[in-house]
Formats: sequence, structure tokens, C-alpha cells
Amino acid sequence: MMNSNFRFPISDFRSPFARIAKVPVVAIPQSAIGNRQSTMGFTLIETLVAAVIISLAVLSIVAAQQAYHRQTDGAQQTATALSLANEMREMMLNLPLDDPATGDMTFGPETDEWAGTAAGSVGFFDDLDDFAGSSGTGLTFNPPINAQRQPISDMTRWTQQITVENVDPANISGPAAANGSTDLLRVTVIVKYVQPGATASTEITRLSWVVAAPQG
Ligand SMILES: [Ca+2]
Ligand SMILES: [Ca+2]
Repeated sequence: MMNSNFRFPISDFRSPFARIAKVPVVAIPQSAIGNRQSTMGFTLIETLVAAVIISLAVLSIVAAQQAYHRQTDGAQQTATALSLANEMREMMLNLPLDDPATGDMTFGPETDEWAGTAAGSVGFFDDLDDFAGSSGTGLTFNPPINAQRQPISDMTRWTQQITVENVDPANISGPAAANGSTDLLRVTVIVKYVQPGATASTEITRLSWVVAAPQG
């Protein structure tokens, strides 16, 4: 018969979870939990600030690209304009100051050299002052022409404006002298361009040089 006084000492009991139960519990400060939570997402303010910074960066890049393209376009236009001015200069290099047939009798194209337009007459010109045109004030070529006096038909936005004038030998960069009054001719080629979206042309470059009559 079982002794009813038997008592199992509960302190001697060893359950399988006893070791786990003895693992010390480390308390985590609330402040640490709070910091960790703050790194797990962005507030609305942070998102807005980031969006503004990114927008400013994108705008800066776009502005820099536009400035670069403007600079590149300007350099290309200047190079093209200089090339067109040089075409004109090359064409005129070997022309005398006076007409081979009539001498200095006519400042401008001789009668049989003017066909009504600059483009139609330029093939007949055989002295420098012919380029003063029938009015004596110069000629305009649009489309521009090359050194062989042919129109460059795919460059209709470009214009060569040429003036030929006598100058005082003591002041070759000064005001023009009366037509036919000196043995020095100043030739000026102004190259203009109609920018995309514009209706009027603007000057891109100009080239000017002085030619003296041969001595003797
Ligand atoms: Ca002539
Ligand atoms: Ca002439």
C-alpha cells in the first residue's frame, strides 16, 4: 500500500526545459528599438527633400547639356561662316583692281557684265570693283557661292554680303574714300545665318582685306 505521506520534492524535478528557462534574458532599451525603427523607412519630409535634391541635380545636368550644345552649335556656325568667307576670298585672289578691257573707267561691273542679279552676273566679273554691283554698294549672295562662282544650293540659310570700296592709304581701316579715288581697295565679306526658328539673318563672321594696285 502506498504511503500517503510521500511527497515528491518539486525542487528536485528537472524538466527538459529547465536549461532554457535558465537562459538569462537581456533587456533591450526602448531607445535602441526606436532608433532601429527609424532606419527602416523614410518620412514624408525626407522623401520630399530627396526628390528636390534629385530634381536639382537633373536640372543642372540638362542645363549643362544645353549650354554645351549651344557652344558646339556656335563653334560650328563660326567655322562654316569662315569657310564661306574664304570661298569668296579665294575666288577674288587673282582679280585685278581694274577691268582688263576698260581700265578704271567704271567702278562696278562693266555694261556687258551685269545681267540683273548678283548670281546671274558673277560669272562675268573680271575685276574687283565689279563686286560693288550696279549700285556701287555691294552684292548679296543667297544661297552663298563657292570659289568656282557656283551657288551652294543646300545652304539657303547662309548669305554672303560683299562690299568693295576705296580706302585712304594712310587709314586703311577708316571710312571709305570716294569710289575710284585711290589705288587701294578694301574688300569685306560678311557672312550671315538665319538661326532655326528665326526669320531674319544675323551676322556670324566677317572677313576684310585690302588689295593694292600693282606698282609700275
Ligand atoms: Ca569688269
Ligand atoms: Ca569694273
